[in-house]
Amino acid sequence: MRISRIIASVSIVFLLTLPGEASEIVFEEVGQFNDGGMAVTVLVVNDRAYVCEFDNGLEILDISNPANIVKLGQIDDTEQARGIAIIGNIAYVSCNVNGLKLFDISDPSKPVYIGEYSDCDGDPHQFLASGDIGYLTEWHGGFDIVDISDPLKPARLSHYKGDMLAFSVDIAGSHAFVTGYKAGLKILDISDSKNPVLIGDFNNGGETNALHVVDEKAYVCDKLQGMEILDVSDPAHPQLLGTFKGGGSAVGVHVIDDVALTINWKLGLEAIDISDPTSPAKIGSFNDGGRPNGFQVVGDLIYMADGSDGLEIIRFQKNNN
Ligand SMILES: [Ca+2]
Ligand SMILES: [Ca+2]
Ligand SMILES: [Ca+2]
Repeated sequence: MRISRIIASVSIVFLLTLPGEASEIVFEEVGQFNDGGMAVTVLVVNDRAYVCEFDNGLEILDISNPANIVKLGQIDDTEQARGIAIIGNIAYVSCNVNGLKLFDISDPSKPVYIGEYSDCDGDPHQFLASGDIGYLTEWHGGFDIVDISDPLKPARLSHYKGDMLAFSVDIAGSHAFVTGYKAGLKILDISDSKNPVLIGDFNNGGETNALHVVDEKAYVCDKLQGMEILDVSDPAHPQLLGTFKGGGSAVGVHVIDDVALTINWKLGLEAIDISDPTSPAKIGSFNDGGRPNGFQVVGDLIYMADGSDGLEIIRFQKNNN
Protein backbone atom coordinates (compact mmCIF):
# COMPACT_ATOMS: atom_id res chain seq x y z
CA MET A 1 0.00 0.00 0.00
CA ARG A 2 1.29 3.38 -0.91
CA ILE A 3 2.25 5.62 1.94
CA SER A 4 0.65 9.02 1.85
CA ARG A 5 2.82 11.94 0.93
CA ILE A 6 1.52 13.83 3.88
CA ILE A 7 1.46 13.18 7.49
CA ALA A 8 -0.70 11.99 10.29
CA SER A 9 -4.17 13.30 10.57
CA VAL A 10 -4.60 14.63 7.08
CA SER A 11 -7.11 12.76 5.04
CA ILE A 12 -7.08 13.18 1.32
CA VAL A 13 -10.31 12.57 -0.49
CA PHE A 14 -10.20 12.42 -4.23
CA LEU A 15 -13.57 13.74 -5.08
CA LEU A 16 -13.51 13.14 -8.76
CA THR A 17 -13.96 10.11 -10.83
CA LEU A 18 -11.77 10.77 -13.78
CA PRO A 19 -12.55 10.57 -16.78
CA GLY A 20 -14.25 9.11 -19.81
CA GLU A 21 -12.48 9.07 -23.13
CA ALA A 22 -13.76 12.41 -24.32
CA SER A 23 -13.22 14.21 -21.03
CA GLU A 24 -10.98 17.17 -20.74
CA ILE A 25 -9.59 18.52 -17.52
CA VAL A 26 -10.27 22.18 -16.97
CA PHE A 27 -8.37 24.31 -14.50
CA GLU A 28 -9.41 27.44 -12.66
CA GLU A 29 -7.22 29.47 -10.35
CA VAL A 30 -9.05 30.12 -7.08
CA GLY A 31 -6.29 31.63 -4.97
CA GLN A 32 -2.76 32.94 -4.93
CA PHE A 33 -0.29 34.22 -2.38
CA ASN A 34 2.85 36.02 -3.40
CA ASP A 35 4.89 38.41 -1.28
CA GLY A 36 8.17 37.75 -3.07
CA GLY A 37 10.46 34.74 -2.93
CA MET A 38 11.00 31.69 -5.12
CA ALA A 39 8.46 29.01 -4.16
CA VAL A 40 9.78 25.51 -4.88
CA THR A 41 7.81 23.05 -2.71
CA VAL A 42 4.52 23.04 -0.87
CA LEU A 43 3.01 20.77 1.75
CA VAL A 44 -0.62 21.16 2.79
CA VAL A 45 -1.70 19.94 6.22
CA ASN A 46 -5.25 20.73 7.25
CA ASP A 47 -5.77 24.49 6.83
CA ARG A 48 -2.12 25.33 6.42
CA ALA A 49 0.25 25.42 3.50
CA TYR A 50 3.98 25.21 4.15
CA VAL A 51 5.81 26.73 1.22
CA CYS A 52 9.55 26.28 0.80
CA GLU A 53 11.17 29.28 -0.79
CA PHE A 54 14.61 28.65 -2.13
CA ASP A 55 15.78 32.14 -1.27
CA ASN A 56 13.63 33.21 1.69
CA GLY A 57 12.95 30.12 3.78
CA LEU A 58 9.71 28.49 4.87
CA GLU A 59 6.38 30.30 4.68
CA ILE A 60 3.44 29.22 6.81
CA LEU A 61 0.11 30.20 5.27
CA ASP A 62 -3.49 29.89 6.39
CA ILE A 63 -5.32 28.58 3.33
CA SER A 64 -8.73 27.96 4.88
CA ASN A 65 -10.11 30.53 2.45
CA PRO A 66 -8.23 30.19 -0.86
CA ALA A 67 -9.50 33.58 -1.95
CA ASN A 68 -7.93 35.19 1.10
CA ILE A 69 -4.71 33.42 2.01
CA VAL A 70 -3.18 34.78 5.21
CA LYS A 71 0.49 34.56 6.09
CA LEU A 72 1.01 33.26 9.63
CA GLY A 73 4.79 33.23 9.75
CA GLN A 74 8.07 32.70 7.99
CA ILE A 75 11.16 30.79 9.00
CA ASP A 76 14.03 32.78 7.60
CA ASP A 77 16.72 30.48 8.91
CA THR A 78 16.18 27.91 6.17
CA GLU A 79 18.32 28.94 3.23
CA GLN A 80 17.82 26.87 0.10
CA ALA A 81 14.75 25.15 1.49
CA ARG A 82 13.83 22.24 -0.77
CA GLY A 83 11.67 19.88 1.25
CA ILE A 84 9.19 19.98 4.13
CA ALA A 85 7.53 17.49 6.43
CA ILE A 86 5.30 18.22 9.40
CA ILE A 87 4.98 15.91 12.36
CA GLY A 88 2.72 17.28 15.04
CA ASN A 89 4.08 20.71 15.86
CA ILE A 90 7.47 20.12 14.34
CA ALA A 91 8.48 21.32 10.88
CA TYR A 92 11.33 19.43 9.24
CA VAL A 93 12.85 21.65 6.59
CA SER A 94 15.47 20.16 4.31
CA CYS A 95 17.82 22.83 3.11
CA ASN A 96 20.38 22.19 0.40
CA VAL A 97 23.88 22.47 1.88
CA ASN A 98 22.39 23.62 5.19
CA GLY A 99 21.00 20.39 6.60
CA LEU A 100 17.65 19.06 7.75
CA LYS A 101 16.45 21.51 10.38
CA LEU A 102 13.72 21.14 12.98
CA PHE A 103 11.46 23.96 14.14
CA ASP A 104 8.73 24.05 16.75
CA ILE A 105 5.76 25.69 15.03
CA SER A 106 3.25 25.50 17.91
CA ASP A 107 2.98 29.25 17.43
CA PRO A 108 3.34 29.62 13.66
CA SER A 109 4.05 33.33 14.04
CA LYS A 110 7.10 32.51 16.17
CA PRO A 111 8.80 29.35 14.92
CA VAL A 112 11.59 28.18 17.22
CA TYR A 113 14.68 26.33 16.01
CA ILE A 114 15.03 23.12 18.03
CA GLY A 115 17.82 21.24 16.33
CA GLU A 116 18.75 19.33 13.24
CA TYR A 117 19.24 15.83 11.86
CA SER A 118 22.86 15.24 12.62
CA ASP A 119 23.39 12.20 10.37
CA CYS A 120 23.12 14.18 7.15
CA ASP A 121 25.82 13.55 4.57
CA GLY A 122 25.09 16.34 2.20
CA ASP A 123 22.41 18.47 0.56
CA PRO A 124 19.12 17.11 1.87
CA HIS A 125 16.33 17.34 -0.65
CA GLN A 126 13.08 15.57 0.15
CA PHE A 127 11.98 14.33 3.56
CA LEU A 128 8.99 12.02 3.60
CA ALA A 129 7.60 10.97 6.97
CA SER A 130 5.34 8.02 7.64
CA GLY A 131 4.60 6.88 11.15
CA ASP A 132 7.82 6.31 13.01
CA ILE A 133 9.96 6.30 9.87
CA GLY A 134 11.28 9.11 7.72
CA TYR A 135 12.82 8.82 4.27
CA LEU A 136 15.38 11.40 3.25
CA THR A 137 17.00 11.99 -0.11
CA GLU A 138 20.29 13.83 -0.21
CA TRP A 139 21.72 15.19 -3.42
CA HIS A 140 25.25 14.25 -2.43
CA GLY A 141 24.39 11.81 0.34
CA GLY A 142 22.14 9.13 -1.07
CA PHE A 143 19.02 7.84 0.66
CA ASP A 144 18.55 7.62 4.43
CA ILE A 145 15.95 5.72 6.44
CA VAL A 146 15.43 7.66 9.65
CA ASP A 147 13.93 6.69 13.01
CA ILE A 148 11.55 9.47 14.01
CA SER A 149 9.83 7.66 16.88
CA ASP A 150 11.19 10.50 18.96
CA PRO A 151 10.45 13.36 16.56
CA LEU A 152 12.87 15.61 18.41
CA LYS A 153 15.77 13.24 17.83
CA PRO A 154 15.70 11.88 14.29
CA ALA A 155 18.35 9.16 14.02
CA ARG A 156 19.65 7.33 10.99
CA LEU A 157 18.67 3.67 10.78
CA SER A 158 20.37 2.99 7.48
CA HIS A 159 21.74 4.49 4.35
CA TYR A 160 22.01 3.69 0.66
CA LYS A 161 24.48 5.78 -1.30
CA GLY A 162 24.84 4.09 -4.66
CA ASP A 163 26.06 6.10 -7.62
CA MET A 164 23.18 8.54 -7.68
CA LEU A 165 22.35 12.11 -6.89
CA ALA A 166 19.28 11.27 -4.83
CA PHE A 167 16.37 13.54 -5.70
CA SER A 168 12.93 12.23 -4.73
CA VAL A 169 11.45 9.19 -3.06
CA ASP A 170 8.09 7.46 -3.03
CA ILE A 171 7.22 4.41 -0.99
CA ALA A 172 5.00 1.54 -2.13
CA GLY A 173 4.67 -1.47 0.13
CA SER A 174 8.10 -2.64 1.16
CA HIS A 175 9.85 -0.81 -1.66
CA ALA A 176 11.39 2.64 -1.88
CA PHE A 177 11.54 4.19 -5.34
CA VAL A 178 14.33 6.74 -5.44
CA THR A 179 15.13 8.95 -8.39
CA GLY A 180 18.83 9.53 -8.89
CA TYR A 181 18.87 12.29 -11.50
CA LYS A 182 21.23 11.07 -14.25
CA ALA A 183 21.33 7.65 -12.54
CA GLY A 184 17.65 7.03 -13.31
CA LEU A 185 15.29 5.18 -10.96
CA LYS A 186 16.53 2.95 -8.13
CA ILE A 187 14.22 0.44 -6.45
CA LEU A 188 15.17 -0.62 -2.94
CA ASP A 189 13.71 -3.37 -0.81
CA ILE A 190 13.23 -1.69 2.57
CA SER A 191 11.43 -4.50 4.39
CA ASP A 192 14.37 -4.36 6.80
CA SER A 193 14.64 -0.66 7.51
CA LYS A 194 18.15 -1.23 8.80
CA ASN A 195 19.31 -2.77 5.57
CA PRO A 196 17.91 -1.37 2.32
CA VAL A 197 18.83 -3.52 -0.65
CA LEU A 198 18.93 -2.41 -4.27
CA ILE A 199 16.79 -4.84 -6.24
CA GLY A 200 16.04 -3.02 -9.48
CA ASP A 201 16.84 0.02 -11.51
CA PHE A 202 15.92 1.74 -14.73
CA ASN A 203 17.92 4.29 -16.65
CA ASN A 204 17.35 5.29 -20.25
CA GLY A 205 19.21 8.57 -19.94
CA GLY A 206 17.85 11.97 -19.03
CA GLU A 207 17.49 13.62 -15.62
CA THR A 208 14.93 11.90 -13.40
CA ASN A 209 13.44 13.98 -10.60
CA ALA A 210 9.92 13.80 -9.12
CA LEU A 211 7.84 10.63 -9.18
CA HIS A 212 4.60 9.01 -8.06
CA VAL A 213 4.20 5.28 -7.63
CA VAL A 214 0.67 3.92 -7.70
CA ASP A 215 -0.98 0.64 -8.72
CA GLU A 216 2.30 -1.03 -9.66
CA LYS A 217 3.28 1.75 -12.01
CA ALA A 218 5.94 4.39 -11.48
CA TYR A 219 5.32 7.76 -13.09
CA VAL A 220 8.74 9.36 -13.30
CA CYS A 221 9.46 12.92 -14.37
CA ASP A 222 12.50 13.28 -16.54
CA LYS A 223 13.56 16.88 -17.04
CA LEU A 224 14.89 16.13 -20.50
CA GLN A 225 12.74 13.27 -21.76
CA GLY A 226 9.25 13.91 -20.36
CA MET A 227 7.02 11.90 -18.03
CA GLU A 228 7.89 8.21 -18.20
CA ILE A 229 5.46 5.44 -17.23
CA LEU A 230 7.05 2.26 -15.92
CA ASP A 231 5.48 -1.07 -15.06
CA VAL A 232 7.00 -1.95 -11.68
CA SER A 233 4.81 -4.96 -10.88
CA ASP A 234 8.09 -6.87 -10.86
CA PRO A 235 10.32 -4.36 -9.02
CA ALA A 236 13.43 -6.25 -10.07
CA HIS A 237 12.60 -5.66 -13.73
CA PRO A 238 10.92 -2.30 -14.34
CA GLN A 239 9.61 -1.94 -17.89
CA LEU A 240 9.05 1.33 -19.73
CA LEU A 241 5.46 1.36 -21.02
CA GLY A 242 5.30 4.83 -22.51
CA THR A 243 6.49 8.43 -22.31
CA PHE A 244 4.63 11.71 -22.45
CA LYS A 245 7.22 13.86 -24.15
CA GLY A 246 5.30 17.10 -24.40
CA GLY A 247 8.37 19.32 -24.33
CA GLY A 248 9.64 21.60 -21.60
CA SER A 249 10.92 20.17 -18.32
CA ALA A 250 8.65 17.85 -16.33
CA VAL A 251 9.33 18.28 -12.59
CA GLY A 252 6.28 16.94 -10.75
CA VAL A 253 3.55 14.33 -11.17
CA HIS A 254 0.50 13.14 -9.27
CA VAL A 255 -1.76 10.40 -10.60
CA ILE A 256 -5.49 10.09 -9.93
CA ASP A 257 -7.13 7.16 -11.66
CA ASP A 258 -6.55 7.60 -15.38
CA VAL A 259 -5.16 11.12 -15.22
CA ALA A 260 -1.64 12.26 -14.45
CA LEU A 261 -1.36 15.86 -13.34
CA THR A 262 2.11 17.15 -14.07
CA ILE A 263 4.00 20.38 -13.63
CA ASN A 264 6.52 21.58 -16.14
CA TRP A 265 9.01 24.43 -15.81
CA LYS A 266 8.12 25.83 -19.18
CA LEU A 267 4.56 24.65 -19.76
CA GLY A 268 2.98 24.94 -16.31
CA LEU A 269 0.32 22.52 -15.21
CA GLU A 270 -0.78 19.74 -17.56
CA ALA A 271 -3.33 16.94 -17.40
CA ILE A 272 -2.42 13.73 -19.22
CA ASP A 273 -4.76 10.86 -20.01
CA ILE A 274 -2.89 7.71 -19.03
CA SER A 275 -5.70 5.20 -19.58
CA ASP A 276 -3.44 3.73 -22.27
CA PRO A 277 0.02 4.05 -20.72
CA THR A 278 1.64 3.28 -24.05
CA SER A 279 0.01 6.35 -25.55
CA PRO A 280 -0.37 9.13 -22.96
CA ALA A 281 -2.25 12.15 -24.29
CA LYS A 282 -2.63 15.73 -23.05
CA ILE A 283 -6.19 16.64 -22.05
CA GLY A 284 -5.75 19.99 -20.34
CA SER A 285 -3.31 22.64 -19.24
CA PHE A 286 -2.92 25.81 -17.21
CA ASN A 287 -0.12 28.34 -17.35
CA ASP A 288 -0.17 31.97 -16.29
CA GLY A 289 3.57 32.46 -15.89
CA GLY A 290 5.85 31.53 -13.02
CA ARG A 291 7.87 28.31 -12.89
CA PRO A 292 6.21 25.45 -11.00
CA ASN A 293 8.59 23.24 -9.09
CA GLY A 294 6.42 21.37 -6.60
CA PHE A 295 2.75 20.73 -5.97
CA GLN A 296 0.25 18.82 -3.91
CA VAL A 297 -3.23 17.67 -4.80
CA VAL A 298 -5.94 17.62 -2.12
CA GLY A 299 -9.43 16.77 -3.30
CA ASP A 300 -10.14 18.87 -6.38
CA LEU A 301 -7.54 21.50 -5.52
CA ILE A 302 -3.96 21.74 -6.68
CA TYR A 303 -1.54 23.67 -4.48
CA MET A 304 1.35 24.71 -6.67
CA ALA A 305 4.67 26.26 -5.67
CA ASP A 306 5.08 28.39 -8.75
CA GLY A 307 8.46 30.04 -8.45
CA SER A 308 8.24 33.82 -8.53
CA ASP A 309 4.43 33.56 -8.73
CA GLY A 310 4.36 32.18 -5.17
CA LEU A 311 1.65 29.74 -4.13
CA GLU A 312 -1.25 29.20 -6.51
CA ILE A 313 -4.39 27.23 -5.73
CA ILE A 314 -6.05 25.78 -8.80
CA ARG A 315 -9.30 23.84 -8.98
CA PHE A 316 -9.58 21.11 -11.57
CA GLN A 317 -12.55 19.22 -12.90
CA LYS A 318 -13.49 17.08 -15.80
CA ASN A 319 -15.49 18.53 -18.61
CA ASN A 320 -17.41 15.94 -20.59
CA ASN A 321 -18.07 17.13 -24.07
CA1 LIG B 1 7.24 34.83 0.09
CA1 LIG C 1 14.72 8.88 -18.69
CA1 LIG D 1 1.60 31.11 -12.26
